[in-house]
Amino acid sequence: MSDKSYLSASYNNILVSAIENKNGLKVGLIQLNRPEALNALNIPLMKEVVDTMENMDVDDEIGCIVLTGNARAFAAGADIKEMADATAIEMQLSNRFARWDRIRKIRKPIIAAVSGFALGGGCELAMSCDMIIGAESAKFGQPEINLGVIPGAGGTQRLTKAIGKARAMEMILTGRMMTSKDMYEAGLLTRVVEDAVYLDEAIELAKEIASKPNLAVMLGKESVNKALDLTIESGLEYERKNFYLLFATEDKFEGMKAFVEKRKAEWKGR
Ligand code: DAK
Repeated sequence: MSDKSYLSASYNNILVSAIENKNGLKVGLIQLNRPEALNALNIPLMKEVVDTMENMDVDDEIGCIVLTGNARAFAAGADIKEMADATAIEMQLSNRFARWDRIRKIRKPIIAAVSGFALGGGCELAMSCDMIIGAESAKFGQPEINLGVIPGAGGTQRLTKAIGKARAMEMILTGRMMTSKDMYEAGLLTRVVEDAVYLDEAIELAKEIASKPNLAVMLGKESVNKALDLTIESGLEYERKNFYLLFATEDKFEGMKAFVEKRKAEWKGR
């Protein structure tokens, strides 16, 4: 049994819960909760988010994570007020954004449920997740150019890989906001849904994933992510190793036996 105390702990900038899933593991829900600042991502908030993701990652009752904001904003970026006086030397020495890099190490899938503004670091935070469900009226953008800087948490890299150079260049050099529909058509979003149901849809998708054998889910996520970094040759080798590795799990034997016996598999997560 993993430590569940993080679920009942109190937080200043986020809300945390675990949603029951009658068909499988629970869904961990993290809601950004600084509405007065459009969920601007200050250091205390990011500490709470990343620590909670890491707690959920090792919680054996959680199968998938949903990260969301509120109807008006997923997040309007890193906290500009917190950065306004910072110098290059101070940024380099304090490495105050280092925590962001830890999101990439989370092994369970994370779904961003986005409504309202997803700007700057908010867009980058959504892109650090594995899938994005967007409300119809959500707005995505990298407006850092209007502050005299460029994206610093993966915007130039992840956005370009997701939507291609032509459109990424336009977004990053103009700071213009794009709709969910634009972003879906460009390949950044998994789905665009009506405003009223963006969170429900994300939770439903997370429940479906959390009902699958979780070791296969983790290695599936890891292998897909490798496709973005590796050559096709190395990526295929990586996939093959993970495929073989899953033949060491009890769930592989159960899954294939259940198919042959024409019954529903009972996953053990082993
Ligand atoms: N930071 C701080 N406060 C913010 C904020 C932000 N990013 N965005 C909004 N707010 C605050 C506003 O200051 C205002 O507070 P009060 O004045 O009421 O105290 C409140 O939220 C409501 O905002 P508005 O009054 O401006 O609301 P509007 O509806 O008129 O406008 C807006 C909404 C989203 C268009 C506007 O607020 C806006 O343009 N916000 C800034 C968007 C932006 O430029 N975002 C990019 C920030 S730079 C890194 C990690 C991350 C980053 C970099 C590096 N590493 C890992 C190295 C990220 C950088 C960024 O995100």
